[in-house]
Amino acid sequence: MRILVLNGPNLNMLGVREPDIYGRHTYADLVAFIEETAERLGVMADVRQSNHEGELVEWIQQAMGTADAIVINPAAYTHTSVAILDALKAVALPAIEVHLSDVSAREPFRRISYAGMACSETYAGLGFDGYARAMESLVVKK
Ligand code: CA2
Repeated sequence: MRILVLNGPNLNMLGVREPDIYGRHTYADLVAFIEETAERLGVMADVRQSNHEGELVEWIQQAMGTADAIVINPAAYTHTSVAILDALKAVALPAIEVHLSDVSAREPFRRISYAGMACSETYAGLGFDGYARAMESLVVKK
């Protein structure tokens, strides 16, 4: 099973600022965690991060035929991007949304998730574990 794991804008700043919200681990730590999880589950993970909405849309489109499922943390684009929602709907692959923080307990604008409308599940507020939970769920459903 091939899982495309997409991370949106500013997640490359993990561990650099706002440790009270996002923790002290770096983006490199997150990639290592996802790769270890993939190995444990016996799947392949292609982990990517972009600060550009269009690049994320292109990667979602390219997933058609190259990936079996998508795990996505669209970061701030979660709350703004109909383009990412449309791309997820267009490829119609199993998709799960992840957020490091508990978006429901933060500013009201973070309660809206466009991408989440094309995802079967959301894991939020679990830190890195949310990615593992999402990958485990996709493997069970496969
Ligand atoms: O909790 C999450 O994973 C978010 O997707 C993170 C986004 C935020 O806009 C979403 O509402 C929730 C922000 C990612 C920025 O990450 C940073 C990490 C360290 C320092 C600064 C930003």
